[in-house]
Amino acid sequence: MTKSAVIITSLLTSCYTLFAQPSQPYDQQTQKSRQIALFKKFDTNQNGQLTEQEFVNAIASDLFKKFDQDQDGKVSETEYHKFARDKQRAKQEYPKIDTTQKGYIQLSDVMHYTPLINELRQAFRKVDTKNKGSVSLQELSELNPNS
Ligand SMILES: [Ca+2]
Ligand SMILES: [Ca+2]
Repeated sequence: MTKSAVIITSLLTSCYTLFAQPSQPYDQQTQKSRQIALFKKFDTNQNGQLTEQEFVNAIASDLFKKFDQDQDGKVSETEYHKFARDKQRAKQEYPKIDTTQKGYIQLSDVMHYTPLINELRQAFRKVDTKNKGSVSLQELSELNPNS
């Protein structure tokens, strides 16, 4: 599994954890409000449907913010390597993201990094079980993280 796959898997696990039926220490009320808050954050045009594009954008920018530790809107090479779990792979991957060799990554670089975007699209298709290109909060709430 690639490094980005590891990160996405862990992000998705937290999405699943949030959206799936409560099996954690949260009480139902907390669980429900966390689900709604996350969904609203992802559903940028607030139409009650989370599209593939909204999902991809939300996860990619979330990921970007995690890397950007000093929050200057750029992920420096240092920040990138600090956050990356697999240092060896990160070294090979970095030049593929920072294609213009700026020495830092912008969110737009992430959005153009096809392997990552494709992984996110695939991840979305797993939650979009009806293949509509979008999912509602109701549908996400009914997901079983173990299926
Ligand atoms: Ca939407
Ligand atoms: Ca930074």
